[in-house]
Amino acid sequence: MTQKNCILVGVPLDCGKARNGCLMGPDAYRTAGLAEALEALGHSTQDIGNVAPDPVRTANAGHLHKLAENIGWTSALQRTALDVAQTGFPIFMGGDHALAAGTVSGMAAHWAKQDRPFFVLWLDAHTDIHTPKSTASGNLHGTPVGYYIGRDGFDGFPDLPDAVDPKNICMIGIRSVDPAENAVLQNLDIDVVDMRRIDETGIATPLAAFLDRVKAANGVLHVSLDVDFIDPLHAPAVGTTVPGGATEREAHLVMEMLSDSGLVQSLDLVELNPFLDDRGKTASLMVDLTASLMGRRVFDRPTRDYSS
Ligand code: Z70
Ligand code: MN
Ligand code: MN
Ligand code: MN
Repeated sequence: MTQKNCILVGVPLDCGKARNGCLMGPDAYRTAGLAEALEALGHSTQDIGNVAPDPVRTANAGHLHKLAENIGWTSALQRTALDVAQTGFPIFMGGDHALAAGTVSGMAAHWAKQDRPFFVLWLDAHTDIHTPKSTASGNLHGTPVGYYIGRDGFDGFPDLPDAVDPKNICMIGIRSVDPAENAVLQNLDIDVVDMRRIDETGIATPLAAFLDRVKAANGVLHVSLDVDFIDPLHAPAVGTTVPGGATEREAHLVMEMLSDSGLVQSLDLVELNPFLDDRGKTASLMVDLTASLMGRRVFDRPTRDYSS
């Protein structure tokens, strides 16, 4: 991979669900040596510290957990993403997944200005495609995809500058979908790769097909990596553990294929709750996965063609 100017952005957002601890995520990545790992790969790396949410006075409404705080983070992160994308490769160190409403919409706005088609790879156990109206839990970390594709129901949130086309989204690792989410997914062209499909074809086949589409469109890719994409056996530091996730080896393969593709331009690391970790193993795994994405290899080898 060509050398990048990595910009580490701390996002201690913890308002997307009730269980606290994701606010410690950015410092756990710093402690686990994220910047050092990137520098060892030859990338220049700058940690710009932590972002703060915009102050928002909207009343907290109904069963929605910390609505005002979520709105304030979305506007602040949209601005931050637009800003840092001009000078480098942003790595958003979360923070729970509610942050992706701001980071993904900001990156989409950045690439719309450059007239480049924008694609999202969503690595997660969950589809996070609720709206504030459809969520049963009231946890807004279940809604960022709904926001950045432009679903109705986000009253009080900043206007969406450029919606992401559902056809440009691939979700991999999916194994927990609410009925209201399933219903909306039936009417959208998101490529949802659930664990069954991974078991049937291997994880490389659907990923390679998606990367081919990005490449053919001359597109750019944002990767949003939720800790719970990985099986809790390897990645226990997450509030919502869902058994049956990707193995450590599958996760590394995904990152290596992404690195080979040269298509990735920005990354979210989300849902790490260091309070629940086992001697830092999840934070360290997330750093190692980021290193694989950014070019770390055991051995160099010619790029493989996975398509059938
Ligand atoms: C559920 C909800 C969720 C992440 C859990 C779960 C959402 N669909 N997202 N963990 N990252 O509450 O809406
Ligand atoms: Mn909270
Ligand atoms: Mn998620
Ligand atoms: Mn999840």
